[in-house]
Amino acid sequence: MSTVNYFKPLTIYIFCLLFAACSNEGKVSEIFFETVPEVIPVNNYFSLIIQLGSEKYKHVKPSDIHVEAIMPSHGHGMNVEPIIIATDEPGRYLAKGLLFHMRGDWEVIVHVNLGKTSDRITFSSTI
Ligand SMILES: [Cu+2]
Repeated sequence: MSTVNYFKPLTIYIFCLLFAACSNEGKVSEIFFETVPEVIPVNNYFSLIIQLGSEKYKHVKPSDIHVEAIMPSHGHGMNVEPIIIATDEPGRYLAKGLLFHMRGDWEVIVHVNLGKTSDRITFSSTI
């Protein structure tokens, strides 16, 4: 069981890198993230560190970022609403208060509102 958990953050990280690598296509633009703790707990709070790595995000405010998580196969989301906090580092934000209240397949979606357009990044996690 612990071996399985050990590899999950690696999977997420690799997924993240893949998304970052796809940024030239324009749909997903240099949004990086990692979970804290690395292994997403069941029925306990965790956070997401979000790094916006492009000039076009320089005017983004915490209120422009929205984070949600859903279980597509169950048709529901989380029972909580994460809050977004700016950090001291430019382009780095903290989404606090995510909670997966059941085991299964989850999808985390980070939306960044840029005014007329918005960017979105999604990653999947099975807990
Ligand atoms: Cu569910």
